[in-house]
Amino acid sequence: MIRKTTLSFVLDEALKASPEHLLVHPLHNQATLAISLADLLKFFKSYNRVVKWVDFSQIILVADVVDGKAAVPKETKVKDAVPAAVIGAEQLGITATKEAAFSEWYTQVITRSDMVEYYDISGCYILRPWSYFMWESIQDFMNIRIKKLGVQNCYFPMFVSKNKLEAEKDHVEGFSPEVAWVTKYGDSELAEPIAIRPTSETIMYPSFAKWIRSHRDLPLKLNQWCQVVRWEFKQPTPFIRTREFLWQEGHTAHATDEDAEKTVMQILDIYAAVYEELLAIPVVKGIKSEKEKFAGGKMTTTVETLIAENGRGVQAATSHHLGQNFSKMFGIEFEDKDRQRQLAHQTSWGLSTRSLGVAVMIHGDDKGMVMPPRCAPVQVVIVPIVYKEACSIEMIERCNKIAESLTEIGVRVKVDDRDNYTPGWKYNDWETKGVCIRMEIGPRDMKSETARLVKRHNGDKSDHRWSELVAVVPTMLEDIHNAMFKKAKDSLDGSITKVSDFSEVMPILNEKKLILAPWCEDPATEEEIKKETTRLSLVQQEETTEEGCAPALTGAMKSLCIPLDQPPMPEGTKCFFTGKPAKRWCLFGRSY
Ligand code: 86X
Repeated sequence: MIRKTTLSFVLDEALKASPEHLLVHPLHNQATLAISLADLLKFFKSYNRVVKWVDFSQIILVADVVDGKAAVPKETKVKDAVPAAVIGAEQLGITATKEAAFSEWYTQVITRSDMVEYYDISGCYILRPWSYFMWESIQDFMNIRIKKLGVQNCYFPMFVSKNKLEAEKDHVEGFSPEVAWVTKYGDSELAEPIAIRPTSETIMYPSFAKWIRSHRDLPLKLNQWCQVVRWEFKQPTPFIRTREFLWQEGHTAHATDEDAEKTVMQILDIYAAVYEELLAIPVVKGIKSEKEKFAGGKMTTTVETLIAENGRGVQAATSHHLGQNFSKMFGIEFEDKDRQRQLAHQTSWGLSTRSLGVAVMIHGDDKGMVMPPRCAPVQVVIVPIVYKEACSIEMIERCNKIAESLTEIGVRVKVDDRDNYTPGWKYNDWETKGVCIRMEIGPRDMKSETARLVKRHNGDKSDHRWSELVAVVPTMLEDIHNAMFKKAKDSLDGSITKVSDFSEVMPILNEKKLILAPWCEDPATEEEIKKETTRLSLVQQEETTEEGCAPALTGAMKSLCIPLDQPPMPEGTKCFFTGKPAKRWCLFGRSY
């Protein structure tokens, strides 16, 4: 569909009455700029943006409408963190399509499936039981595997003193604008502000230095499940980029570089398994470029995936080889077998609730969420099709009996026996929430002793005898997992396009695909690639806007990773950007 999209800015009438200068944050949060309203309007005009004036004090939120009548607005709160889609959205289906209005679709899916509730602090969201269960599944899955590697769970405080946080200037540098501080208790100022952890290196490593004395204390492998706060000013997206998020952070110390490296790769494999085996999401394992790696370490490994609808790569988790950089800074030393003092070799690794957002984006469809079976809070919902009170008791008893037999073999089942909703309404409800299998039992099924099973991910229906259900359901859930994985894998594989020359890049990016290119790995080229693709995106945007088409997808292309699994590279292959000899194939793309 070709259409012209004009972005409008909605401004509050009240601004017109405000003092001479408005305080704005010009695309970043390091500085506040005072400009006049007239200049702001000029700015919008220069970008061809339409400004709409609205009297915010007269806005009546849909949520305030009671019984079809608008409640009188007392003091109208501007729910700035709440997109329009959320207001008054109780029990609605999904109206936006994934293809045509991706971000609106995402907002609708996460709220209407009861995964997320919006909150009045920008960048913070409530994780409701429907999404938190998925997080618990990830915890269970990971805990089993990391404990097998000898990792122990623990908990360090969320507060860090200014001294400690800033002791390692190099580490904090560049990140400092994101650090959130506590400066007060009650009405009193704290003598020293206390930071809320953005990550825990500076909190944990002083203890590592204390606890590690001899090679017998190694390896030390600790992990904590916790929340961290990073006060980012980029557009927040629930799960994907939030100011507070849940994660696990693993930190290990080893006697040798090889042992540390082995751990880095074992963890990377666990991360790939979380995505592929639990969430049914294919990933590409790889190594970050010099520019994209964690600056504090010597190597960053990553699992990357693609959101096909907007062509953006996402970093799904990372595992770092820190070398001896941090042990040097924090004095993490041990006496080796020959009684020589040595610096420990360290790793750190993290996977966050971003993973839940990736699952929604990958699997969700125009009806709502599609839960991957292995982490679905409810895998099977049984809906009795009740017409008359009279025959319903027996039917509900049958549903409960089937539920019991499935629960017994470890299936997560729910009987929806709510008597205030029609079966059709319930179907919609569970489809929005993404329950893997709907089991319908109606009057005809009561006679034939069968049940109808409907798969959420593809709508397939089949009838089965009650006696077969305990055999059929578990295999069906496994089939669903495999089918969901395959669909996502085909999409990822199909989107990775090999390129040998930079001139091929833009058309492929605009098809929402990823680029796999032979690269010289010169760090200087990465900035140039970013700049050049930004520039070309902007040029295209202007052109397409003038021609009256939808604007092309904007944004720079970054290196995502150098895949571990490298296609062969013939002798003499040239870098797609510089024409110099290429080192390895690198995956590039627009990204989150
Ligand atoms: C980088 C590195 C590392 C343990 C992980 O990626 C996995 C788990 N940590 C995190 N990073 C920071 O070091 C950082 C530091 C500060 Cl002070 C900050 F405000 C934000 C940060 N973001 C990321």
